[in-house]
Amino acid sequence: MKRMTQLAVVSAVFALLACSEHHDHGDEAGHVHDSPSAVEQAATPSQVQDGITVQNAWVRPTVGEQDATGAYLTITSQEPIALVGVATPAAEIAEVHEMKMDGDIMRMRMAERIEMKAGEPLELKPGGYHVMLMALTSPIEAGQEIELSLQFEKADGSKVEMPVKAVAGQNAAGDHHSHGGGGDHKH
Ligand SMILES: [Cu+2]
Repeated sequence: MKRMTQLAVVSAVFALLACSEHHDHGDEAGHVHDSPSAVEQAATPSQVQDGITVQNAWVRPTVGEQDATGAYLTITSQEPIALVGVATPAAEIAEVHEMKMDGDIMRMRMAERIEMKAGEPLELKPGGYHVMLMALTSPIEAGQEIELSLQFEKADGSKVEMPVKAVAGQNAAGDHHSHGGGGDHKH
């Protein structure tokens, strides 16, 4: 019975995604993304620019007073390119980080430049490379959409900026979290 509910939620989310693809943005002012189904939304559809494709862009919602979180996405470029930075209005500091086990300790450090081979997906995911958002301008609630601007450098040295939307939610299927309908927000 729980599974049925989840299936219903998933199809609702797909309908939502298909819809937002058409309208893009600048849609009706006053429209609030408060539908409970958005909470389960896994990620955004593919976003393409300059031969660069970004898939599954999502951001982890914050909990309590937390003022930092991670954003995750998969980038594929048709030509060799380097990811050299990220910016967002959602946080004062946005960095690309690398997470690595150092013995028993998980350490993060800034990745100033990640070289990408043509056609080879670069996965930014929990436990690996990720976008770190620090000093968030406001808490990030599930279902919320965050704007990221990815900064790349091409082989000829030219710079490319790619705006990407990331949706706050859990990427993993079968998470235990569910909203009891009503869709009331905290504020
Ligand atoms: Cu980090």
